[in-house]
Amino acid sequence: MSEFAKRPIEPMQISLDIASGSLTPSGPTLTRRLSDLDGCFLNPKEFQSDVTSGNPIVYDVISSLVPETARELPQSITTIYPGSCGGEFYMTKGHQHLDLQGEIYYGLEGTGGIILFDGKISKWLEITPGKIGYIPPGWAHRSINTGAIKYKFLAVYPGSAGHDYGWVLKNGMGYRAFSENGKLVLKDFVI
Ligand code: M6P
Ligand code: ZN
Repeated sequence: MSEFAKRPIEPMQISLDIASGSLTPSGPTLTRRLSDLDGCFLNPKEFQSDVTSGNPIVYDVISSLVPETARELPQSITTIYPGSCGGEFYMTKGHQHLDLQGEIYYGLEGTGGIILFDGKISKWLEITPGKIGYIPPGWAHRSINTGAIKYKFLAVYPGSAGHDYGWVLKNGMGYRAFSENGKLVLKDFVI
């Protein structure tokens, strides 16, 4: 303790309810509708049409009370709704860490996965309940719901990692995840 001028957050127990995807106690919830993912999907016409006709929720992220500050390990539960836009499965925005640090995802419900891209190499990790996805430092990551029900996962990441969304806009994401007859088809991401 002596190393800290100010005591970091107290030890705490957090309840995770998988069915509702909630944390207790919890911090803020972020809800992203389709319009918040402008520029993510390949087909701008389909995107605009789906935004105009309902602008559905694509995913939400419930955070724990652990702050995004250095040395802490915040957690969050992400729920991606089932669906697609222009043939592409619903996805998160995707980001690189500003400070290149690793992250762990743990599958809770549904079927999905992570597209990882280090600027040259693309990878896909399928995540189902009980599977851990390890995101090494330097790999941008985007989550995809490839199933017909909600896909939920727990994320644990260094509090100082940050979110660099601009990196993905500039470098792309390696793969795009399409739904063909409900099955996942990965295609190269063309910038
Ligand atoms: C996970 C974590 C969060 C991230 C969220 C949504 O819960 O990686 O840090 O914010 O997924 O992903 P994005 O920020 O790319 O929309
Ligand atoms: Zn991350």
